[in-house]
Amino acid sequence: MKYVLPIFLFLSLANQTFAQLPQQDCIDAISLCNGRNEFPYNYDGFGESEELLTSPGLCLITGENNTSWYRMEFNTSGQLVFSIIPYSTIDDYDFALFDLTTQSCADIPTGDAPSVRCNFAVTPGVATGIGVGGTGVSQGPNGTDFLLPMSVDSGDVLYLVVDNFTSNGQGFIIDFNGTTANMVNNNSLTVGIGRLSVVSDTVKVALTFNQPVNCSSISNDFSEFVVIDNKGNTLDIVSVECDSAAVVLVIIAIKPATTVSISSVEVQIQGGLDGNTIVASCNASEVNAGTINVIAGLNTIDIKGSVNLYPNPAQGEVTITAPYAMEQIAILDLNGKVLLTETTAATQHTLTTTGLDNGIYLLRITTLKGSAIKKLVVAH
Ligand SMILES: [Ca+2]
Ligand SMILES: [Ca+2]
Ligand SMILES: [Ca+2]
Repeated sequence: MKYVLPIFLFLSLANQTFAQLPQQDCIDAISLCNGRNEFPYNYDGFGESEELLTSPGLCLITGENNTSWYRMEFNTSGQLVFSIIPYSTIDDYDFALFDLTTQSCADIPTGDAPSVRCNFAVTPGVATGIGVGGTGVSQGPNGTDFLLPMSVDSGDVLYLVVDNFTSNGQGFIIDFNGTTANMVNNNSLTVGIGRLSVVSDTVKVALTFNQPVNCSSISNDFSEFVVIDNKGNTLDIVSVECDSAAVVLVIIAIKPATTVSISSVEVQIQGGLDGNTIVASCNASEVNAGTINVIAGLNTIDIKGSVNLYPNPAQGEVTITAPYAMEQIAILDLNGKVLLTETTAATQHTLTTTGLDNGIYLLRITTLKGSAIKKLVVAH
């Protein structure tokens, strides 16, 4: 028996962090349409592949930091402008834009598809993007936050990677206000993957989609979803979280009598009380009915999002914390030259920065289970 709530719950998705989602790689980029696209949650890590790490000439010189990828296809010519607006005052978002009209995601790491716009400006808490009044087509750490707008033609396909240097933020908005070219989205709505988490006595299943979903296409009784555990029991759904803005994530919370033995669930998607399954907000395509198997746990260790520096900017010293024992910490300049190394076996280490000039540096932190590069600002 399914427990039915009398009202639909819109719960906040803010402050949730998700690693290893499909849209963290170019090939599974989310298709966008004109308007305001809200992503009120964090991405952690770089997904399955780190496309930017070896891209020659790219302004994002530290590879991918908590990235997500977006696809834009145009069916009219016009001007493209956008703003990436952080919710948090401490988040530093950067981005790169690639023209893949006649090329593919595989051409990005090799440099065969160089960025057409790229911004690595270090200012936290402010919008970054391309627009009227912007400067240049690529900016490094000390550059301006906005670049020149772009003219696009019908048939053009652009890919945007949004990079979040600080991993402790709350998400962002991609706002196309001012764009005069029309984006077309012919992709059918599909489910990406699910994540299963068991916290206290509540099980949550997070489903991602390949494009923003219309939350009002989820019926008040959540009848689009049937969740069955690995023993064949149908579980009670107590709420479904979806944001009224465009999102690509739906979280189903379940409260079964016992949760300790749940290691996987099967989520069946079907037509709901409203007569449809789940509908995309860009093009009204409807996801096919079907079954998704969701297994607990993550397979890949990516420590980048869980290494923290404070304070940053640093005056006289900076403390680094990592989830695993560290082996070496190196300070590099922005050309990649190693200026200083220290060894430690702890999960926390403090470095003196009084000998460094004011400016931006890279910290390479090597741990027993992986390494990370973080940006450090020194300001005495
Ligand atoms: Ca990636
Ligand atoms: Ca930035
Ligand atoms: Ca529906």
